[in-house]
Amino acid sequence: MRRFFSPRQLAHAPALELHNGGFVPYAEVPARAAMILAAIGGAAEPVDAGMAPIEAVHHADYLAFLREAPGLWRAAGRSGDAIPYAFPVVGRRPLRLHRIDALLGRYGFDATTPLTPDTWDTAYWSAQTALAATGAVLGGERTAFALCRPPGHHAGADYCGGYCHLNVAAIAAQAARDAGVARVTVLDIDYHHGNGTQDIFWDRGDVFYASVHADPATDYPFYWGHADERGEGAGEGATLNLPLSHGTTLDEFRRAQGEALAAIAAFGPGLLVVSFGADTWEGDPISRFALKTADYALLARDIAACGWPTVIVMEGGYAVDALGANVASFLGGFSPRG
Ligand code: Q9C
Ligand code: ZN
Repeated sequence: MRRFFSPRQLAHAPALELHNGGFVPYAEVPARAAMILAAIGGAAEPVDAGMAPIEAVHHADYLAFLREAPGLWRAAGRSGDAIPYAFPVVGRRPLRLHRIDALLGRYGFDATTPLTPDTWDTAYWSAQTALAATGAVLGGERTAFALCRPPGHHAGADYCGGYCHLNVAAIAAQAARDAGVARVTVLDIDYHHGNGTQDIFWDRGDVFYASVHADPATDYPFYWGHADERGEGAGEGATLNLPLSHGTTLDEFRRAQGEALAAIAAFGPGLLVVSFGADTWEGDPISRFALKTADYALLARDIAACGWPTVIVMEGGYAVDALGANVASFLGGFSPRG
C-alpha cells in the first residue's frame, strides 16, 4: 500500500491543553506520527497540490485566521500558545472582529486546540498528505494511507477544534468529487464523532458521512453525533451516526461498522475515505472503548472486502507507545499478504 507523510507535519507542538478543569500536556504530540512512521517502515513525501483543494472545503477568512492568529497573539503581548476563552454561542452573526481573543472564539469551538506559529504549515502539509493519497487512489491504487497529523475530523469549514485545523478527510473527499467521482463516502471510525466532516457535508447528497463513535451523551464533542442526526435538504439520509457505549469491544464495534458498511453499499460510492482513529484502543488515555491491537486487522478486512477504492486518513489515537502497532495492524488488514 502507498503511504504518504511529510516531515513538516512534525512541527506543530502546543505545550498544554485545557482538560477537565486544568491544563495538562497536549495529547496530540509529534511523536504520534514518528511512532506510526517507524511501524510502517517509512512513507513518501507528498507533492504540493497548493491551496485550491483546501479552499474547496474551508472558507477563505478561516484560512487567513489560521495563518495570522499566532502573529496577532504575539502582537497583543502574549507569550505561549493562542487559546480562546470566549465563544459567540449566543447570537452568533457576522461581525467585523479585530481582537485576537474574539477571533479565537469565533473560529474555534473548544479550548483544547491551541494555535502556534507552526500550526498553519503543519496542518497544510497534513492536508497535502491526504491529497497525495487521494491522488494515488484516483490514479488506480486500490488503497493508500495518509499519515495525517494534525488530524482533521473535528474541523469544520470555518472552525478548528479537537486538535484539528484542516479537515483532511473532507479535503480528500472533495478532491475525489472534483476529479469526477460522483458519489464519495467518509467512514469515520475514530473514537470521537467527526463533527467537522458531518457539518461540511450535512446538506449534500453527493458525499455520505457514516460514523461509529462514543455516544456524545457521555463523550466529546457532546453537541454532535447523536443517532437522530441524519442530514438535511439534499443531504437528508446521507449522514449516519452509530453511537456506542463505554467499554465497547470488537463484537459491538464490528456490528456497528457492518451496519455502516451496509448503508454505504446502498449509497454506492466510487471512492471511500476512512477516517481512522486508534483512540478506540483499550489503553487509550483519553477514551473508553476496549479494542485490541489484533482487532484492527479484522475491522480493516471487513472494509477491504467491500472492494471500494479506499483512502485511509489518520485521525486520533493517543497511546503513543501502542500507536504504531495499532496502525500497522489496521493497514495489514487491507493487504493480508503484505
Ligand atoms: N476532557 C481526535 O481524536 N479532548 N480528537 C476531549 C476533554 C479533545 C480528540 C476531552 C479530544 C479531541 C482527532
Ligand atoms: Zn478521536
